[in-house]
Amino acid sequence: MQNITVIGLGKSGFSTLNYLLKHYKNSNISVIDTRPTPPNLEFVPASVNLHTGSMNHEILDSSDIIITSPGIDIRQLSKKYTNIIGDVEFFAQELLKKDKYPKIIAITGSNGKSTVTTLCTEILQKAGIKVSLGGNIGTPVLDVIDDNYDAYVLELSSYQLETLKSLKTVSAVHLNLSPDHLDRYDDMDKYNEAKHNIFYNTDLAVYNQQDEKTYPKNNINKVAFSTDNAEYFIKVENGISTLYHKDEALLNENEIGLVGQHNLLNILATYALISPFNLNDEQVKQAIANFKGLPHRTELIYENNGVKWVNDSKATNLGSLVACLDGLKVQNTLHLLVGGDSKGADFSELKPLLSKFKLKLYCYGRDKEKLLILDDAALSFETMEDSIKALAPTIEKGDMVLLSPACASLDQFKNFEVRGDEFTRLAKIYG
Ligand code: UMA
Ligand code: ADP
Repeated sequence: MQNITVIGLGKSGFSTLNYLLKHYKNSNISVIDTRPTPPNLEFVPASVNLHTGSMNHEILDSSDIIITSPGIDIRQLSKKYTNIIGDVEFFAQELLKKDKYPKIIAITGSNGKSTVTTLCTEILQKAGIKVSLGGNIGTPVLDVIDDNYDAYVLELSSYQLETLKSLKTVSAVHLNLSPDHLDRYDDMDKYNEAKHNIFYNTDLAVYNQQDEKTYPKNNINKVAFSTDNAEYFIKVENGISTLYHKDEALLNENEIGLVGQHNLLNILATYALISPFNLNDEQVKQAIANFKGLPHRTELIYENNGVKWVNDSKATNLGSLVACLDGLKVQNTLHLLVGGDSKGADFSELKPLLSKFKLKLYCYGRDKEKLLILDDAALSFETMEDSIKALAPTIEKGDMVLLSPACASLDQFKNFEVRGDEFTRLAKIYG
């Protein structure tokens, strides 16, 4: 009998467990979660050997396969256990056993993953293709394996890519690299190394011409996107940005619902990723035109007395705050709320960008000290709510209150969505 161990009882671990209970009925299944009271405990059947509160090497030593969750740092574990894989690698191995292999698009990068993943999925759906999205975006891949999909669009984090070897993709992109997760990786190169696994077994590697860190390392079939000088590029004509593929105009900025230069790049990457599907041009254009973006990404959530309240709670790292500020138009004062868990980042490169604004900077949360140094007049608060209460009496017509924290939310919130919802609630009370 095979011994299979799942590490983690979060979304991925629980999804893996359910898959195993259904498809590996003749195996001994164990689950380890280092947290004393992990989620989903009450749903673990008695037949499963469960250990919580610490790592259990006895169980690991006797395992034939160890399937880990993305949130587990496997640097040490993988030295001892060569049979450790992530849930996405397990998904890929299971797909290989099927009669028909689906067409898969895979997406990574420090920022823009969810936007590109959702956009690709909507385009394929509109074209009538039976497609599912999955991965880091929030739907564990093993939850969507059984449904006989013809295609998948997978958002993959560096964590999920660490052990990935078996996934075959029709196209794969590395969108960009900026500092993130430096509490988990020894340095930026190690972080990027994991991301490059996205190109391991793809028919078309899509990369960002302006970001050398994304260039595919091997001589594979590849295509680049960029503001200029690439196969997919942007041409500014009479002040209007138009997206091009070679000499073919695709669409212009007035025909889309997304804002910001970074989103134009996201759309170019999307065009490259869906190219293997040979879809109808007009249908693709319509799907992109109708896409209004995802919540919590530079989203205008409230406007009162000429003050705009913008929720960019998904800005969980330096690069996403930089993208948000790039080209941002504010008539009067920008009230910027930053803070939370910095994941080991150094924010000093923000200083010149911030100096372009009439700025009031409010720092809160666990790593606020690292942000306070960005502006001599920066204000320090315990929480986001305290910051908002303090700024509310000072706001004037033409101001913008922007939550773009450049940090993870986990020190004070369940996740970035809860942080964004809380910001929206407070905006409506104090704004
Ligand atoms: N944990 C322990 N001990 C354990 C197991 C987990 O302490 O034994 C902790 C982890 O350190 C982490 C938390 O529990 O702090 C959750 O980890 P998990 O691996 O159980 O997470 P899941 O609930 O399975 O969610 C994961 C992804 N989370 C992470 O990678 C941390 C989700 O991405 C993803 O949507 C989900 O799988 C489905 O694929 C979230 C995320 O924050 C959005 N991703 C990071 C990011 O985008 O920056 C990479
Ligand atoms: P991810 O899934 O990689 O976190 P999202 O699409 O959810 O990416 O966007 C996260 C944040 O990054 C948002 O604040 C958004 O404004 C910003 N962003 C989106 N696309 C890009 C990009 N191509 N480059 C830099 N920042 C981006």
